[in-house]
Amino acid sequence: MMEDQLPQQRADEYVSLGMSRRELLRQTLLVVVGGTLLETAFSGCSVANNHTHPSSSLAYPLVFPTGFLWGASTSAYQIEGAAHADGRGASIWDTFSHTPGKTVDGATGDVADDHYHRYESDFNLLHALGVKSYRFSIAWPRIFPDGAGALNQPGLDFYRRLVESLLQRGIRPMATLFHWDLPQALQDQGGWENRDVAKRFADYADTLFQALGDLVPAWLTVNEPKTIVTQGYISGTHAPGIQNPARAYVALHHLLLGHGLATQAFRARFGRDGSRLIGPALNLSPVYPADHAEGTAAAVTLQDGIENRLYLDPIFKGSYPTDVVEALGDTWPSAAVIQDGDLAIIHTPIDHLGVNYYNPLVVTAGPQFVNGVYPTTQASWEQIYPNGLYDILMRLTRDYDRVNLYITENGAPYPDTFASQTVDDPQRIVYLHDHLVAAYRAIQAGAQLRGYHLWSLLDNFEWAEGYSQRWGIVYVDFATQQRYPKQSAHWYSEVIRQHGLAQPQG
Ligand code: IFM
Repeated sequence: MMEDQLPQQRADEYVSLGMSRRELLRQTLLVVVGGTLLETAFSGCSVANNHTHPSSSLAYPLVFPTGFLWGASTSAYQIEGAAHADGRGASIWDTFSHTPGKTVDGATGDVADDHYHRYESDFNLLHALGVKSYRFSIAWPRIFPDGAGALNQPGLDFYRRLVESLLQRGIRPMATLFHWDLPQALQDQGGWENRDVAKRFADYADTLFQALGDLVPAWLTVNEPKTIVTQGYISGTHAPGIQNPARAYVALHHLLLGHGLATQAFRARFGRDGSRLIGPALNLSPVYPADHAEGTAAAVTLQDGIENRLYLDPIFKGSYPTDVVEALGDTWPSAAVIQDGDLAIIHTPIDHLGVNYYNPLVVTAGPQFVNGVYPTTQASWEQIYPNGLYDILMRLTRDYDRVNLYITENGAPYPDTFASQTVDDPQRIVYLHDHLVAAYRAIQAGAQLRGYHLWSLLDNFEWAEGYSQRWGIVYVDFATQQRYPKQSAHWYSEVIRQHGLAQPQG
């Protein structure tokens, strides 16, 4: 549970569906999407918003510590395009996006930002903005088109050129090994439900450690396993489009096992001298009580387990949270899946933790979610609460090993309008500013936060939302592939130049 004030809420706005605790848990698990609840149960809540501006008592300018890395984040399938170039195999997202009805307007990543052919000019832009760290992901199907077996050398060469191009510009590469684009050939063998895929992931990872380890200092294993569990396997709104909680938790275990095996391979190759670093990127959400009602505190604790401890505890403590396992009952994998020794592998020490922060959750007894407490962005699941970032960072600092923390994603989509060769996006600037204030406050309070990567550098393929949501600080005209830095890009560039935040105007 996070320390914070209770959101203001009238008692008559709560919803009780009158189900058993177990049924409710299953229901809530079914509607969780990307760590956030759909609005079905709570639409219409008009809750008073207690969002306070956290910067009011701070003395500007807020100068970040020396060495703090200013970054930007992307992922392969969302920007690369070139779906068939140089021997790339198909991924589950090629299959899913080409399946009618799965994405807005039938959008696919076939072309996306055509970054595969434009990375040099994109990195010129990155360099011009002054960005110091670039988080990207490597497409497994470019390296092993069939997931395993024959290596595709042109795919590997592409990423070597890409990394060299970053280094030539003085930008630190941070490579994510898996950002959801599983080779379709492995899905055909059961995907993450197949234990063997965790081993294939470690083989793929080690191929990259060998090929790029001399150039890439910072690595992330798996991105947002929670989103894969909730959207890939429970709601089915993401690839591979499965709707089965029991299968979801088998996939979760194998994702974490893959993370652990890859981390072991990394250690075997590089040791732990601090020159090369590895860890996962987890999307974490603080969970707050909606009220003081009986049962709310327990609901918060359980939801916190589902959102956060289910991913953090096995990695940091070598165990799954017993309250969540108990609540999931038969939905939780058997001992045939979670084998002796697995948790020790998953518990292999990491060097850093990537934190993707987008939203808090507010719950009441039931458990049930309460929406409408905070304003949202164009993504209806994204409740804006910058203090939640502070709370997450402090909670990690308090409850888990003191590894270096990097914000590996944080950002917002707004209906950006292109005019006069640029895009005025004041809401995004406020969003970024307020989250950076929260990050600053956490550093002041002792969090080992070493860098911030906004999501995202470019407008891109937003998964099931296709191109209907623009998350970039750089506007992309998808018809011409022209890039136009938005006002937020200029603002961020100035933040980087000043190594912190100037007093907001107005
Ligand atoms: O675009 C995604 C990204 O791929 C993973 N984290 C959340 C982002 C916004 O939805």
